Amino acid sequence: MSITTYAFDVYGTLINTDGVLTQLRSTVGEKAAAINATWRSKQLEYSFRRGLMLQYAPFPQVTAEALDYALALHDIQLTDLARENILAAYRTLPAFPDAVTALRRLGESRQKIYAFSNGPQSVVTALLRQAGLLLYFAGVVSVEATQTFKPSPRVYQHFARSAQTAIEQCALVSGNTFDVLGAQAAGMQGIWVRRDPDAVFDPWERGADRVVDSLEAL
Ligand code: 2OP
Repeated sequence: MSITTYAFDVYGTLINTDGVLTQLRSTVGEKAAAINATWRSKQLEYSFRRGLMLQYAPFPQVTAEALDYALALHDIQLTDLARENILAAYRTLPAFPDAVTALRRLGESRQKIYAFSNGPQSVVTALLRQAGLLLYFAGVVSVEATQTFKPSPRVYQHFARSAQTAIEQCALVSGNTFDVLGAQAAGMQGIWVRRDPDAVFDPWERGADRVVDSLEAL
C-alpha cells in the first residue's frame, strides 16, 4: 500500500542530541563525550526497561536519571545548578542542518508529516518550536498516552490512530535502528536515516525497508 503519512522520530533524527556537548564540556571538561555517550545509551536502556516492567515514567525523568547514572559512573559530582543547566540544554537542542530543507520539501508534497517521540507532548512541542521545526508538522504524536515506550507495538498503533491512517500506509523515519525495527514489526514501513556511514544496522532477520544518508535524501 502506498505511504501517505510519515512519522519523524525526534531525538537523534530531527534533533541533534550532541547539541548538549557544549554545556557538558563547560561543566565536566574532557569527560563530556564519554558522559554524553553513556547518558544517551542509558536513557534508551531505561526506556526499554521501564516499558518491559510496565513502570512508565515521563521521558524527561528517564533522561535525568540516565544523566545521574552517567555522572556517577564517571565519578562527577555536580551542583544542582550545574546539573539543571545541563538538563536545560537538553530542552534547547538544535535541529540537524538537513531537517528544515527536507521538511519544507516534504510539506510541498501531499503526504502528511508528524513528529513522533518518546517525549511528552508538551516537551516535544516546545523542543521543536525552539528548533524552528514545529511549523512543518501536521501534528506532534507522543507515546505518553500509551504509558509505554518505543519499540512497543502499542506506540506505533497509537501513532496510526492519532494520524487517522492505516498503519500500513505509515512510514517511520528514524536514525535509531530500534525504532525502525519496532515500527516495521508493528506494520509500518521503516526508513533508517544513517548519517554515520560506519553505523551498523542490527543483524536481525529483517533489515530496514529503506536507508537514506540524510533527511534530504528522503
Ligand atoms: C524519540 O524521540 C528517543 O529518539 C527517540 O522517541
